[in-house]
Amino acid sequence: MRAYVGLGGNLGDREATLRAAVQLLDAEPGITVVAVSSFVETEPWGYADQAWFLNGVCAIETELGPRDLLGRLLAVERRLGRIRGDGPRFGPRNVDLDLLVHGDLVVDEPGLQVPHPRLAERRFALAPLAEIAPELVVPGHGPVADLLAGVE
Ligand code: PH2
Ligand code: MG
Ligand code: MG
Repeated sequence: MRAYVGLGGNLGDREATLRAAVQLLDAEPGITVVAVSSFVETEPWGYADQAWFLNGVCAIETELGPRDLLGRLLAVERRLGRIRGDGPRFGPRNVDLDLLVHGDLVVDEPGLQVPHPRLAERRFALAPLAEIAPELVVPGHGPVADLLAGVE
C-alpha cells in the first residue's frame, strides 16, 4: 500500500535529522521510500513560542498495516533521539514522523487515527504532500489540492 509520512523538526540540525529519518525508514523491513518532497522552513503551528520547523513528506510503499507502521515511525523517532512526554503539546522536537495517509484506510481508534486528524488544517504538511502526490485524494477529506487551497 502507498502511505505518506510527514517529517518535521525544529531542534538541532533539522535537515540532517530529516534526511536520516528518511534513510532509517527506507532501511526498515517492509518499508520502501518511493518519493521525498523538498524540505521547507515553516512557521510554528499550534504553539507559537518556538523556533521555525523544517518540514517535508515522504511517500512509502509498505506491506505493514497502520498500527505496525506507526510503531516503526515511533521506533525511528527514538533512534534519532526523540524524547516524548516532556514539554508542551505542539512544542519543540528534534524529529516528528506522522502517518498522514495510508492507502484508502480510515481508522479512528485510541492511539491511531488515519488520515492524520489535523492534516486538513496544516499547510506545512499539505504543501509537501501536494508536491509529491498532486492527484492524491485524502480519504474522508477530498483532493489534496482542494485541502491546500482551503487552508489559510
Ligand atoms: N508540528 C507540530 C506542532 N507545530 N508546526 C510546524 N510548522 N511544523 C510542524 O511539523 C509542527 C508544528 C506537532 O507535531
Ligand atoms: Mg506532528
Ligand atoms: Mg507525531
